[in-house]
Amino acid sequence: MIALLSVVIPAKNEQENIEPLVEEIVASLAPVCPFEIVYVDDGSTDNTYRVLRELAMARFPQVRVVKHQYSVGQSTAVHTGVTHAKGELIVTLDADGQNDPADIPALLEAAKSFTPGQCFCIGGYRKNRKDTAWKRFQSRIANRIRSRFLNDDTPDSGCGIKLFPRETFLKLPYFDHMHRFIPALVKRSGGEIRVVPVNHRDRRHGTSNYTMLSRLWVGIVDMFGVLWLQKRAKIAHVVFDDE
Ligand SMILES: Nc1nc2c(ncn2[C@@H]2O[C@H](COP(=O)(O)OP(=O)(O)O)[C@@H](O)[C@H]2O)c(=O)[nH]1
Ligand SMILES: [Mg+2]
Repeated sequence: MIALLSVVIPAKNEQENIEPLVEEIVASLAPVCPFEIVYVDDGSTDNTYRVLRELAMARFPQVRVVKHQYSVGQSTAVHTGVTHAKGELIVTLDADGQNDPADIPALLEAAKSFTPGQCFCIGGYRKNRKDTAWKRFQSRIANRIRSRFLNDDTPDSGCGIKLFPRETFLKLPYFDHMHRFIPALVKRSGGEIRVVPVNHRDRRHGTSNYTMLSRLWVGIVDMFGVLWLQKRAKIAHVVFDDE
């Protein structure tokens, strides 16, 4: 039985998407396990922070809000959220409603095959993506190249819904944009990767925070960076001698 699950959500300018997502998370998790929802408002310029504070005070005490004064990006927001989380297991979700909280119990079920203290990551796999044909095409090519280069056992590294132990994440090398490489980095630490098919939905409100070119360029640079990190990885198997 899990003592506490922390749902970590990076959010930038997502004011209209917050309340419906929180309602769904609570409906999905209330019957399953104790949980908290850690939102990280990444320097939003809309009312994301105010909506979150009001929701936490008026309706959902499970919601905790951390705020970055200025926007520093999705990876850093995830990192801040995990750092502030109190649960031993973390599940991440996008704030725009594209990930479905109803998938979280399936990820928790997959986590049962690991023993406490094990290093692992369970990644969602968006089989039926609700993105434009052009975005799906880019993503298919990027995933194919990345998985061939990095051998990271995942067909959908950029999927926002993932589950991992807090300890596993905090030991990973940290850099901006690392959130797209979590399975490769977990495997590099000696961890195991499992993949669970998940639902994917249209963005409820607002627009994507990324452009094709920004994602493509950092994706290429970071892939070589992660490849280098893999080449330099060493895992020590410590032997205790009682004599
Ligand atoms: N904290 C933070 N979150 C971001 C940033 N950019 C995107 N996000 C969040 O990351 C998730 C995915 O981003 P989104 O804009 O939907 O991108 P897409 O669906 O991959 O095109 C959403 O929850 C966003 O609110 C950012 O700069 N900072
Ligand atoms: Mg999105």
